[in-house]
Amino acid sequence: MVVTIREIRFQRIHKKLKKTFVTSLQTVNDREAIMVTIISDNGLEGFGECVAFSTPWYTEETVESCAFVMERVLKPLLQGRILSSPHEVATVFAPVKGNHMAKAAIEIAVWDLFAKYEGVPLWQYIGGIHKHIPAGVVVAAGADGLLHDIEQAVSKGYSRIKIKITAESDIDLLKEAISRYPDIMFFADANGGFNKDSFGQLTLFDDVGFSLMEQPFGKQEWDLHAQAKKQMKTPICLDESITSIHDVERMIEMQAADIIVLKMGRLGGWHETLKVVDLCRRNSIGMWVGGMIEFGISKAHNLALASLPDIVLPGDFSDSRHFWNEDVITPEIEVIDGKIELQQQAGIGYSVDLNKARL
Ligand code: OSB
Ligand code: MG
Repeated sequence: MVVTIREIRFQRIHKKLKKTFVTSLQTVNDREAIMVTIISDNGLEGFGECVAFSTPWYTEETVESCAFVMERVLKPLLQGRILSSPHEVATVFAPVKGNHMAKAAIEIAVWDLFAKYEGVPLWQYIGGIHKHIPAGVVVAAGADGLLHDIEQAVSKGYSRIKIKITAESDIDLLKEAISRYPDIMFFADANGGFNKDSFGQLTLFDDVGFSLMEQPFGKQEWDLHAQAKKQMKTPICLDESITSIHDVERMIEMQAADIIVLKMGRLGGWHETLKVVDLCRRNSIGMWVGGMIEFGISKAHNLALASLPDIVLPGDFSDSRHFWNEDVITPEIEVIDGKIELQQQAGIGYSVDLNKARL
């Protein structure tokens, strides 16, 4: 089967978050994104979404840098190509250094297109088996809102709650909150907030009751992560550090963590992500699918990824109405009994209305 890439369209969107998202790195009030539509010779449409933020507070890429690379560099490489597999996009883009989020936005749209050509849901196309994906939500509030936000998340049916932490977090309050909900799985995400000097403070989180500790140190701090893995009983999980399969190889070699967060944008798309999943499976590394305050197109791809047999830990999957008053997909993503049901339609399984992407 061959697919001709006839047209590649980009649309920038900008929306306010329902509620301010506070992390130690940044306060996020609104979200820009670039939506990608790829049209094939027979008129089918594949959808992608660029997950870079407006400024480089989380990763190096930005909406502006991606807009430039996508429009001026990547589009001319792909337009008019005849592809026999979506894996070929990674090769087409290989001459372009870095810029993983720009590449992923376009690459994932091609995967949606191929699944639609085959007439199968994307999750089946990539070999997924789970039809109900466990949901997970992030609590990013400061101490005053913590207990309230946890209570609200539990009442909405979430059984995995991720709490943003810093070296200054109130350990007793966290212990108290977590002990109230013995059936809920709690993750901690430090977003690289610890360093050599605060290593001792990190070890105090070992008795709080977290199922894992996400990215305690900076993205290049392999030694510190290996040290933490050795000294702590809480499994160490890497997020920011994982930008390619080479990072995962290094992590395994250095025994720097037990679990990784998969973010397709940061890895450059489906091709690299599927290689990483395979490597982790062979090395018994745990995996879950992370989020970056995304819209429905990106979430739909993430949900397909989470259906793979080796992904069992619950990811950053909240419903569309958690961040947005209105999402760009129909139906919107809905959490029912703590789970999100995958769609049976071909490709990402949702219809896209970019007119809904107003502020
Ligand atoms: O570190 O996982 C992160 C949001 C923006 C940038 C980085 C992160 C996050 C989150 C939110 O934790 C996850 C979500 O979208 O549900
Ligand atoms: Mg994280």
